[in-house]
Amino acid sequence: LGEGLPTSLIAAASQQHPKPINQTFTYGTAGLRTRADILDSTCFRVGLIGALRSKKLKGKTIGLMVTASHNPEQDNGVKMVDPRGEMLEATWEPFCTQVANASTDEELIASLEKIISHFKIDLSAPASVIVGYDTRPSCKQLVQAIIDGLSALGAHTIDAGLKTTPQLHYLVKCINTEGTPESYGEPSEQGYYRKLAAAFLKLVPASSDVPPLVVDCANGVGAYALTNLIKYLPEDRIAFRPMRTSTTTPGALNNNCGADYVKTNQCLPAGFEKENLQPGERFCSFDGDADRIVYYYLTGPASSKDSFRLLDGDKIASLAAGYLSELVTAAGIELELGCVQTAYANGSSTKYLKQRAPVTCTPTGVKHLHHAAEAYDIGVYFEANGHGTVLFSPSAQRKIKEATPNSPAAQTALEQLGALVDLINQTVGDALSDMLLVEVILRTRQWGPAEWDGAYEDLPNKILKVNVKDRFMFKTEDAERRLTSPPGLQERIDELVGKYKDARSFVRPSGTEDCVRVYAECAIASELAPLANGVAKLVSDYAALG
Ligand code: G16
Repeated sequence: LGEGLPTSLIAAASQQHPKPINQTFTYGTAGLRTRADILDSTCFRVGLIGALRSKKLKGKTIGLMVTASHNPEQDNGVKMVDPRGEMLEATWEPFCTQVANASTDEELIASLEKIISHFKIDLSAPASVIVGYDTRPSCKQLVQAIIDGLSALGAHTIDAGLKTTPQLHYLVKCINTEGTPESYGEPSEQGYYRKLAAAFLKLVPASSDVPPLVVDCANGVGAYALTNLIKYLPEDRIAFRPMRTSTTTPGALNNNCGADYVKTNQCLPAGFEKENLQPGERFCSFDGDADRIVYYYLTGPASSKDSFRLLDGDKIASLAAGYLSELVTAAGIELELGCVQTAYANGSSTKYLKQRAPVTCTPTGVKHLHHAAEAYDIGVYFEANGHGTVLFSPSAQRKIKEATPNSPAAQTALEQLGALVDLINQTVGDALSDMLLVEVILRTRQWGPAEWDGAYEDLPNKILKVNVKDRFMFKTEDAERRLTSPPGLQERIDELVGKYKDARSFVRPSGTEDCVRVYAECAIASELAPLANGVAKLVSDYAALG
């Protein structure tokens, strides 16, 4: 089956993209991600893998997105998108790692041949790959490396240009479903805006006097996408105040702004306090590739840290799950709604959701949550960091379309559910789509952020990054809630956690940054710092022991 691999072409192209010596690459939480200056060979090789993945699927279009999302500007990476718009099938991940780490051309060819024989790939099949990228200065060169890889295997390449990650996922699904009964939409960026805007305008029919939504675009590609989306949404229906839109200022991306900054530091983006922001106004932050969103608001002056209230992914999940459950009941149809979270979900949110719906916990990473959400008729999945969406199973979509309403109220609910199926980007978490979903719910309920926030009170919580020599020595089980390695550390964490009221803490290696993450929560705010710092200290001590 390996026959037919154009080995000399691959070897010649590979010479242009040498692998840096002594660097190891790992397929992590969201693909391959590291410093941009050492990623050229990896991107070339991802091009080769993308072509093989498409050949395996008989020429269905695969997506490759060059982005490092929430990471600092000097990093970059590639997210790989399968034909239905979901993340690359997990069985391919270890093969990607092997290909990325092959240290000679012979090893590279051998690792490709391994993929071909393992997945029984017919090399004569066609290949089609769409490539998108975010605003990072390193993208152009890395896209070229990918294209060189794709060309070496003769893949048809579609240049999607500058896109948000969710837009690329949308395009992949549209291309692969075009002309079929499952058609997901018009395969173009304009088609994406038109689909979202049309659904939003169906759901929010009346003009409104709600103040503009302040949007921190993280100085990333979300700034472009928001500017374009606004053209499709009349200002009297929804108004925006885009901020942090400096996409070409060196070093500005995700710097002191963006969803990750706001969630981790639990504060406004730096400098926002000077922007004449009013208590009760709605603010939200995208991340660098606009696949995450968190909301927040102020209860008093912006200058006071105590005024800040975060409405993170957990709060979005509770808002969406509550609203969708009510619509399903009003529509008079039987659909099971379930929620999916990770260990980072605030204990209060899990308690709140569990009283209303089944809740599943998975390891970090959209790839895990997405598949768990597919088990429900309506699967609401959100990571606390703001990455998430809602999935409607094919049978749920059919029921919503075909149900005969037994009252005018049921008819309205069915129409609203139908519009939500279109409003929500079901391929992956999408900051723009999630933002419109939140805005629909708040308007329908006539809620401001404080009413939304009133559902439950977050336990005080903290996420810390600990830099260690080898993060891979930290191994976990039970959806990352417990450590199995280094030996003895979990017991020490348990001992410490036991000293605090309603406390919980866990430790896991990041799959996107070179660090170990520590999460801690407890009932009493003043006990949070000693708990979180205590666990972080244990991590450093054990890491030093090796
Ligand atoms: C990616 C993943 C998310 C994950 C985040 C952090 O987000 O898509 O699912 O929560 O990384 O992962 P880790 O803790 O392993 O570093 P993004 O927005 O950076 O692509």
